[in-house]
Amino acid sequence: MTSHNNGGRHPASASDYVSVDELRDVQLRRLRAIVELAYDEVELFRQRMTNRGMAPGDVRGLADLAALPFTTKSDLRDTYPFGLFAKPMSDIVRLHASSGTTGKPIVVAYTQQDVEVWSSVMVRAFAGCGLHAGDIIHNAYGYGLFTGGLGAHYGGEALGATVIPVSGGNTERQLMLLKDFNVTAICCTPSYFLHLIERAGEIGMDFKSLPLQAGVFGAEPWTDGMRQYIQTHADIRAYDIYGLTEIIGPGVACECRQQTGLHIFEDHFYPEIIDPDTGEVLPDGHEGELVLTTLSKQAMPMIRYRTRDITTLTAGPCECGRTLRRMQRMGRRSDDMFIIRGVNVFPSQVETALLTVEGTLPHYQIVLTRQAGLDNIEVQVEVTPETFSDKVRTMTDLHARLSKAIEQVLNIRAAVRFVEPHTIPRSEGKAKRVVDKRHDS
Ligand code: DLL
Repeated sequence: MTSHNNGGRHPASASDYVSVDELRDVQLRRLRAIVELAYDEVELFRQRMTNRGMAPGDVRGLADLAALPFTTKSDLRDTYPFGLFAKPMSDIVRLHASSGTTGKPIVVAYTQQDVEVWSSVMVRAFAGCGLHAGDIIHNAYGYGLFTGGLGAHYGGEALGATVIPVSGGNTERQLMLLKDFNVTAICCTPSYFLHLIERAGEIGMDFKSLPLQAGVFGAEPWTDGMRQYIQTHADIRAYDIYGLTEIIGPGVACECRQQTGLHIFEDHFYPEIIDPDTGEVLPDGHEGELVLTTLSKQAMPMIRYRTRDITTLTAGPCECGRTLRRMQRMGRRSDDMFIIRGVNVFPSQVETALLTVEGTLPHYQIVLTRQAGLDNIEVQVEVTPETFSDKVRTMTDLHARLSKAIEQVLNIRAAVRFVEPHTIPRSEGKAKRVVDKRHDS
């Protein structure tokens, strides 16, 4: 078993600790090169620059980035499949795609160098969570067009760890492997990890006695309450990792052992926070939409990509010594927001309320309906088997506490419905938290 104390800095993490001045120099040099590449090779970008009367030479400082046009998900859809590639197919070694919710997928490309950069940021992410050579990593992110599986796989190997490419599915077999292979670290979505803990309990397996010490969880929003739940019920440290297909996949940002925000590997992904309504750049410390520019990506550079993810950047020093800016955990995505009776609601708010109330399980779903023109919100929550078989009085009391907690967080009343354990579908990947039936006729 390996110990997850700091164990020294991984050589690949040197860029995490450079001085801020040095970092800004690297960023500017790379930004100028990437803008030139995009301008020369990507028609859409060249046209947009020309429309603004701009040429690559106008980017003289990092502040000039704010004058460049944004790129959005529809740009990727409109140029499907290969319209934003900056290199010929002969230089491209890998494609990934994201299914999205509607229409065509978006397609992204990598050169050999891009794949190597991706591995290097994943090594830095894992090393930041205290993982190192000698760890046995169970990788339950899906393998395939989704970036989670292969991204974590290559990163784990480059770290020097042993990677088990389990992918999704067959939960009981996963539990067997976790135990028999003496797994020390796991990668999967937080919701799937909850499912693993739950199934272990059902088959009488003592999860806490496993050598597992750390989990690197991401691909979907999860709250700090959920982290506490996982850390307590599995006796591991749970770290948050963030990324998106359009930028590279997992490894854009990751927590360190301090768990006080995710360090952005900003020598490769330059972050800005903007006001989502006006597009204006906001200073560090203000909440807004995260916009990312890839500083080194060759096959498909992304200039000012609007992620739709809402967060805040922190510039101050971190106790871990990294100079990279941190982003607050991504609790919200503007696309996930729904409006109910005029109030903006994010699923993570429901999760926060839920996890403050003892006796419920963190398996929930939000169901929206419309009756006679009026929107209704129902929060379906599983309760522990003990609670379910308890006296009516306990249930009524729990119901009241949960309704109140939800009302306090959301500022509206929601109907709360307790359901038996296992009623809410479990996911192998990203959990579906909201079922919107308002437009069903
Ligand atoms: O989910 C890449 C990934 C794989 C990240 C494995 C982490 C671990 P997409 O499928 O393109 O890529 O989805 C990207 O998922 O814009 C966020 O809205 C959300 N997301 C990803 N990580 C987190 C996280 C992968 N840690 C979209 N917290 C992003 C909250 C996250 N949301």
